[in-house]
Amino acid sequence: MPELNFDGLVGPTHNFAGLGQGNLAAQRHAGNVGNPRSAALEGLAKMRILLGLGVPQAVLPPQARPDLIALRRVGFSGSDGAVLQAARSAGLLNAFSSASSMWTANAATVVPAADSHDGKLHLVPANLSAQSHRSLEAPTTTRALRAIFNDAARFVVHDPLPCGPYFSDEGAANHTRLVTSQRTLHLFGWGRSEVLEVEQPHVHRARQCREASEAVARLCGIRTDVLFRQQSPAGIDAGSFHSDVLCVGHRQVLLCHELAFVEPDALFQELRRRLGDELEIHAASNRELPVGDAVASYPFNSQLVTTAAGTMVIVAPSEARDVPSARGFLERVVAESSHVGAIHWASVNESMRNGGGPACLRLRVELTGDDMAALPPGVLMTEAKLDTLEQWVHRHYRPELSLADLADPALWRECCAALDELTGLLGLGSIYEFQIVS
Ligand code: SUG
Repeated sequence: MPELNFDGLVGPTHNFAGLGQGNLAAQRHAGNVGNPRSAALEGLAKMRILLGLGVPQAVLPPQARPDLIALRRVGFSGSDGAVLQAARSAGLLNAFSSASSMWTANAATVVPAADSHDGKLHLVPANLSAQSHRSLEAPTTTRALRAIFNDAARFVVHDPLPCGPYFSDEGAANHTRLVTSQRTLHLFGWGRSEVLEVEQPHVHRARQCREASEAVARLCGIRTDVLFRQQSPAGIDAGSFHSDVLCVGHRQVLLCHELAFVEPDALFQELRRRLGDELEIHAASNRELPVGDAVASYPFNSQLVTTAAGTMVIVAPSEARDVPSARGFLERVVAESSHVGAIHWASVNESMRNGGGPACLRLRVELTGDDMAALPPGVLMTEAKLDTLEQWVHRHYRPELSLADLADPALWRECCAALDELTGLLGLGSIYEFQIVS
């Protein structure tokens, strides 16, 4: 079954506010001046690499920020400029202005039709309730997914889980689907539990709740193997706020750092027992690849994809090329693997400085050819559509954005104009509140 990557188009307010909890890159770059135009163009260039490899590519639209509608909902009033200034004085403007929906690995968890009890593709939009700036994404993400996966005979887009400590859900960034001819297994990583007594990280609060992962698996009616595994508290403290910071899997290949999950040897043994000898595990010890290097350069946040030619390639962040231990690990994978044939380096530096590598920027959706034909054609990328989106970015995006600029009412107007045009280009109808309300 082909895997369609839905990349998040970077929004016009891409900035560095240091909001990512447990996210060392975001914290390190807080206050930097962002370049929304470059960030969006880097994302489109990465999509071009994937298309060039023959991997089908789609996009999810960005969200409207600063979220003036949500700011009014929490009591700010007056002109747009007055709302923005008041929110800024209250210390809330940054949280309502993030372009964080670009990281679509956090948009939803996806279970393909082949693995679900009713033979439909299931998507559970993530509530992202661990962080205020990201929790704003869920309603629009749900509307966008429903506009795209709108054939009820094939697709189910659930409501996000209820918010609150039990069900804190960060989506596919904590979910890995592994497949051999013997079996299919869904591995859910979680960081904390409201029910079980488990060791917790000391420095950073874990985001994904075990109860949320279980609820997602239940809702999707997974009929294949499922494994819930705790993220290593030491790994979270070292900056692995999602399990995809230290682990990536695709089909029968898994790349995993020893600090991704608790008791990695027992996990690998269990995976081999269930999935059989075809499963290829490339484990990195902390000695081979110090976790600090892995978190700084994100070799595990690579995309592992099957090309049109049928071989696998790694699409890795260029930062990993420049860190010898990270590059050495990826080169060892290529040398030893029976499936992975090459590494392609992608530059997504603006996103990386907020803690999002190539894999954070995409949501994988496994679809049959017929399912793909049921999607709105506008979201499926071709070289020509990427050209059109590049021109759209050049027309609407600023080359510089500081935190002070977020209070500029012109930015909101620019953002709405850009997104209004975009929904037309993608053929999505009205998915934004500003389109529905006004
Ligand atoms: O949730 N960064 C995101 C990065 C998400 C990366 N996703 C995956 N690993 N799949 C986060 O921490 C920073 C935004 C800011 O600080 O303005 C941020 O939200």
